[in-house]
Amino acid sequence: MTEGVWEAPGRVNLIGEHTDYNDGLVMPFALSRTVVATAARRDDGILRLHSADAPGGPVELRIDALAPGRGPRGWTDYPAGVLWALREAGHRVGGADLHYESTLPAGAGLSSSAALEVVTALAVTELYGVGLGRQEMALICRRAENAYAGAPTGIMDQTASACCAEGHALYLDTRDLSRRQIPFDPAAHGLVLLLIDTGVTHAHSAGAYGERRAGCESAAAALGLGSLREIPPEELPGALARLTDPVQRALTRHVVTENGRVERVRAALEAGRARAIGPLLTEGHASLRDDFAVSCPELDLAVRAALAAGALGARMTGGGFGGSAIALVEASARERVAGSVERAFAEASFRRPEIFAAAPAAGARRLS
Ligand code: GAF
Repeated sequence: MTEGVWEAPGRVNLIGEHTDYNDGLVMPFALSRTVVATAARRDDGILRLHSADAPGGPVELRIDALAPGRGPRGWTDYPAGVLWALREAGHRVGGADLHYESTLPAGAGLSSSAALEVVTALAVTELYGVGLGRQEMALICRRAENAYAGAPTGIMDQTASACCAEGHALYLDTRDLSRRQIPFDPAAHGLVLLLIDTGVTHAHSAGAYGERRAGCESAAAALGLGSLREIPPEELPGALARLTDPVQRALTRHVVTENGRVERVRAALEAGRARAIGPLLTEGHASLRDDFAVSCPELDLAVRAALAAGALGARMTGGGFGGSAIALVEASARERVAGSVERAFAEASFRRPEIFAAAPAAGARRLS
């Protein structure tokens, strides 16, 4: 029996990378690619999870036995973690049947895990009549991801999936969780935002992401600060002069300059100057590649080839180590840029990338 159908989108981060666990600024937008959940309550305390994309049949878990590290490791950790985190927070949710179908590639840096968490939280809270605000829901989902699935991520992806609005990017200050919808409609400016999925999969729980996070925390501690957000862009030279470790210096430079880029992108978009964000995207890529060291040859090539073919700006998006890049292009240059990236990948003997236009779509919602 089905009681309802819900969907939650993946996200593209326009700018503000690796800042969300440094109390920093981010600006993602939602994709029209989503995870859809068909759901119904159960009265036997069982959580029954089934994904059209996962091999094997449904997985059944007792909700009162859910505990971090105890379940079968894999995709079911995300929805099971949401049930666990909701119950831990005192919300009265019980068993459920959840069937998922997704148009989001996993491991492409487009937040398929956050979409899976958010659609689960939305479906289960609505089924059980639990009133939960969208930001609170995103926090529950992050707890599922951090504590249950074991990935030490920030709050950006869950907030994007839960709170984005069509035609807008979401400006989020992760220090106080204040947020603002910023109009962003590339088509209205004669532009296209191309998404280039390199097909190289990444895994956040694998060490590199956690190492960057720990490196940022140790840099802040070395400076006697609670987080790198406390360094305003104009105080960066002074902070760098006080750090002796070259890795800490590079991580700090990225985070502080990236927060500055988010502000500049926001200001340009609010002034209706969409083309002006191009160079800021490209600057952000250089900083992630050279200072934060989270790019990879495929992402660098996607950016280089897009720029060489006339893109206004391009950068990797998401956590890095694979996944996707974005390129802002004149609508008239779309085929030329996409073709040039495909040719460059073929010449380098990289897997053929999947390239499509991404327009800011709606956040999570009930479909029926
Ligand atoms: C991943 C994480 F899940 C986010 O929290 C964020 O840190 C991002 O990488 C990098 O900006 O998507």
